Amino acid sequence: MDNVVVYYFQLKAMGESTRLLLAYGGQKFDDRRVAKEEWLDLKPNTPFGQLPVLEINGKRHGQSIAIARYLGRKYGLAGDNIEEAFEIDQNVDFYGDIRLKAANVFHETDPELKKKKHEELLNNYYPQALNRLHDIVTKNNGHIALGKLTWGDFVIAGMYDCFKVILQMPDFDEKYPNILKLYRNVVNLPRVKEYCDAAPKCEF
Ligand SMILES: N[C@@H](CCC(=O)N[C@@H](CS)C(=O)NCC(=O)O)C(=O)O
Repeated sequence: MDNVVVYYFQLKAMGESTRLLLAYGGQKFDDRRVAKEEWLDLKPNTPFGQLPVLEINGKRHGQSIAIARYLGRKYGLAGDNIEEAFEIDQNVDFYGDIRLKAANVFHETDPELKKKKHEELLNNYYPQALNRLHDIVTKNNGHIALGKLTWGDFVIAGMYDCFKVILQMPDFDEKYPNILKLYRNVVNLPRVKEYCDAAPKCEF
């Protein structure tokens, strides 16, 4: 069996999809939770100066979505043809657009500007975008694409708690119940649940 190491911080956020997919695939891995003090030394030894990094038999790979797509292909979660693969990519990219806008506001350091930018998204972007995302998941039976489990679901489930935090939307679960359902479906898959129950706890 491959020797696999996942490097990420003590967070779920962008690294969790890698962990959940490996758990789904039954792949044992060393779950390295990188502390701030270690990060400066590790950073220059990663492909893009960022985490998550998936190391397979000594070779390091970066970019969470590329990793999820790769593991999805490996574990039969990437569609049956290029059209199906395209639908997963398209819907995950749409989700990524929302995540990126929310993250940009969340990381704004000027409190006044942060408030202004958040209100702008609340008024003019989130309702349409999140309703569209919810409609996609509803139409796909609680999945992000193809009406069945794909690697895209792991991206959304892995980011779920973090997504709510960066959106600054504590009532997200009630507003978008089918996205919550998607999250629950993934984390309750038997091997994934086993991993989650044993993993170090973190808020998001
Ligand atoms: N596009 C990259 C973004 C990864 C990313 O933003 N990683 C952050 C943590 S979530 C990071 O490594 N931050 C530390 C740094 O940039 O020094 C991916 O999807 O993997």
